[in-house]
Amino acid sequence: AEVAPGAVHVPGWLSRRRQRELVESCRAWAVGPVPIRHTALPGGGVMSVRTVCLGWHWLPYRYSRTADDVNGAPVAPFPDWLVGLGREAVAAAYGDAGSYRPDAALVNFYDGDARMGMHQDREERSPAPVVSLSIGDACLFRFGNTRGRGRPYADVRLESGDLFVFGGPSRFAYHGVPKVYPGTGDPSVGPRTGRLNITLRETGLGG
Ligand code: MD5
Ligand code: FE
Repeated sequence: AEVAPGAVHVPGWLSRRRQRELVESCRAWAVGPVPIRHTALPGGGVMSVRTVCLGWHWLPYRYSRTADDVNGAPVAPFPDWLVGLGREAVAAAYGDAGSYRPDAALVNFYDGDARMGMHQDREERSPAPVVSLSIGDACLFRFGNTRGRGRPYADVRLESGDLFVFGGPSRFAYHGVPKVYPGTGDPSVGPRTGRLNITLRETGLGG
């Protein structure tokens, strides 16, 4: 369903098998060279979500090849199979992957109390879409406008297996996750509790 121009929601896109494989990968990434952590914000706050990155390490508000705010280690590489998954996702949403080649992934883990405030993703230097994959507990996803954090926005429930692609005019819309619904995930997929969101991005940073 096209929620807004360029914003396409594909419910149940990931098979349960693929969801399980991604949960396994996330478990390994979480204990990789840069352990999953709550990102510290410059104002003194700490994000309630825990994040681990591949390809490029995101920190507020730039990308780095090293985890400058954690342990300084080089970030884990972005695997080729994840490029393929991103291309499949864009093709599913838009009919054609075009020249899409993601080079960074942010893996966000939400426990039952975690939230993400309304924000824009502006660190990328590429007009390419962002691919979002949800696994585990369902959440309330708030998809806003490009002018500010307030109304108008569309509230969409994202379930385990859902794909969302944000491109075109939707790429720079404000968005957030005001609520997670604990216990709504599929126990045969995992994670046992909480929600995983994997976003694939083209940073446009090259090299
Ligand atoms: C999440 N993650 O569910 C969301 C899904 C993040 C983040 O917001 O920055 O890690 S990604 C949703 C997204 C990405 C880029 C653009 C837009 C939404 N959008 O225009 O709405 O953890
Ligand atoms: Fe975002």
